[in-house]
Amino acid sequence: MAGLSAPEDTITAISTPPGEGGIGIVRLSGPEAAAIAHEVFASSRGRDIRDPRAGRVFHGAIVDEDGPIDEVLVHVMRAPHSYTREDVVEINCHGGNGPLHAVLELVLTRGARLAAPGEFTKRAFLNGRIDLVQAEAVIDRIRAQTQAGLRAASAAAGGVLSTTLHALASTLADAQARIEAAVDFPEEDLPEFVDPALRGSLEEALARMRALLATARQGRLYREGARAAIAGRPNVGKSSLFNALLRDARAIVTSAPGTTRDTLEEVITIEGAPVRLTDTAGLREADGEAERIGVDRARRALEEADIVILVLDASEPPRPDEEALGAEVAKLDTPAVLALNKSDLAPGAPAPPWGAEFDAVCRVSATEGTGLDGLEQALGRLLLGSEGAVSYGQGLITRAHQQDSLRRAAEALERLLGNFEASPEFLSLDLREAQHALGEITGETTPDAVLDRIFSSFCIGK
Ligand SMILES: Nc1nc2c(ncn2[C@@H]2O[C@H](COP(=O)(O)OP(=O)(O)OP(=O)(O)O)[C@@H](O)[C@H]2O)c(=O)[nH]1
Ligand SMILES: [Mg+2]
Repeated sequence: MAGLSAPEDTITAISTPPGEGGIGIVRLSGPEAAAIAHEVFASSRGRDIRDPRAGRVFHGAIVDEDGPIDEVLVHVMRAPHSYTREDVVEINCHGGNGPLHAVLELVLTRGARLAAPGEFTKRAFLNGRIDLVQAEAVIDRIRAQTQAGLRAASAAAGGVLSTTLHALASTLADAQARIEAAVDFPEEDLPEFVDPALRGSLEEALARMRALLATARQGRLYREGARAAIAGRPNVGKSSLFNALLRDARAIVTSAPGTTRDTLEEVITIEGAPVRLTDTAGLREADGEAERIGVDRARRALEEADIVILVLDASEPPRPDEEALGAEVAKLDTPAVLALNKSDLAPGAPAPPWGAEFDAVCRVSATEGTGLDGLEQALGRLLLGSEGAVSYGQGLITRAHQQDSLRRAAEALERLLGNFEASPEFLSLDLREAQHALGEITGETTPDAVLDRIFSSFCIGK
C-alpha cells in the first residue's frame, strides 16, 4: 500500500439512511473523535467521555451556545477496538433530518471533516483491520437482496475468501524464496529447487485458483442478480406467468391480446439468487404508438436478458411468426427456456419441432400454477450451472476485477509450470507476476486509483 499513510484528521457523517426513524447515528472517527464529541455533549451524570475509565455509553444532550439540540446516547469506541481501528464516537440521536443535520453541523464546526463515501471502511482497510475483499463484502452485505446473497457476503466479510487467497499467496511466497535462493547461488544444484515437491505445491495452487475462478459466475449472480425476460406473442399468458412466478397479481391480465404495453419488472428468488423478472408486451406488428414503443422495449429486454423465457400457448398450434421468434431467441447468446403455457387446456400437446433448439422445455399452466417448480428448476440450472446452489467453503469471486486479477495470476502460474526447467530468473518473474495479481484482490498491490474508485462507490457514512 505504498503511498497511502494512515489519515490524521477526524471524519464525520450521518451513518443512517435519510428519512424518519426511531434513531439516527452521526459517526465520528479519528484521533479527535472523543474531544470533538466532548465539546458538544452534556452528560446527564456529569461524566467526561474523553476519560477511558468513565465508560463507553453515555446519556445526555447535544448542546450548542443556544442550549440543548437533542437527547442522545453517545457510544465511544477506543482505538483499536472499533470499526476503523481509530477512536470512534457514535452519537445516537432521534432519527430525522432536523436532529441529525443539527448534530452534524455542530461537530463540523468543532473541527471534524465531512467523510467521503466509504471513507470509514477505507480507514478500516488502510489501518489493516480488513483487507480489500472484506471491505468490498461490506457493501455487498448492505446491498444483498436475498438470504443466500447475504450469507455469501457475510462469509466474505468474515474472511473466507481472504483466507483462501492468503494461503495461495503464502504458497507462492515460499516458492519464490526457494527459487530466489537458486538465483543467488547459481553454483548450487538446480535439481534441488526444481524438486517435485515444489512443482506439486504450485500445481495444487493453480488447481485452487481454477476452482476459485469457476465460482465467478455464481458469485456475480448472487451479488448482482440476473435478468430474465418473458417474451412471446400477445395473449399467450406472459403476464399470467409473470404473476404466477411472483405469486402476486402484479401485472394486468385480460383476455384481449395487446394488454401489456410497458415492460414491468419485479425481483424473484431462484435458488437463493435474485432474479429480475421482466414481463413484456406481446411481440407482433404493433397497433398504435404505445404498443409500438412497448414492442421496442420488449425487444430491448430480450437483448439485455441473461435468460429468456419464450411463452407459447400450448392449446393452439404455433404460428409461423412464432417459429421465426423461436429461431430468433434460440440464436441469442443467452440461455432460453420454452414455456408451453395453458397446458391445462391441452395436457399432452407436443412441443414444436424447433423447441429442440431451446435449453429447456417446460409445460406450465400459469392460471392453475402447475409446472412452475420445473420452470424454476430449469432457470436455476441454467443460471447457476449444474453445480447448483452455492457453497461458501473456499469463498466466491464476486467481482469482475477479482476475476481478472485471479485469471492473470493463474496464467502466470501456468506459464511458470509449462517452463519449469527454465532458468530460475524466468520462473521468478512469473511468480512475482502471480503474487502481484493476487495482491490486487486483497488490496496489497491495488493501485490507488482503483482503491479510490472502489471506496467511492460506497454510501456516505459507511
Ligand atoms: N386456461 C388458461 N388460460 C390462461 C393461462 N395463462 C393465461 N391464460 C389466459 O390467457 C389470457 C391472456 O393472458 P395474459 O397473461 O394477459 O397474456 P399476455 O401474454 O400477457 O398477453 P399480452 O399482454 O396481451 O401480450 C387471459 O385470459 C388469461 O387468463 C393458462 O395457463 N391457462
Ligand atoms: Mg401481458
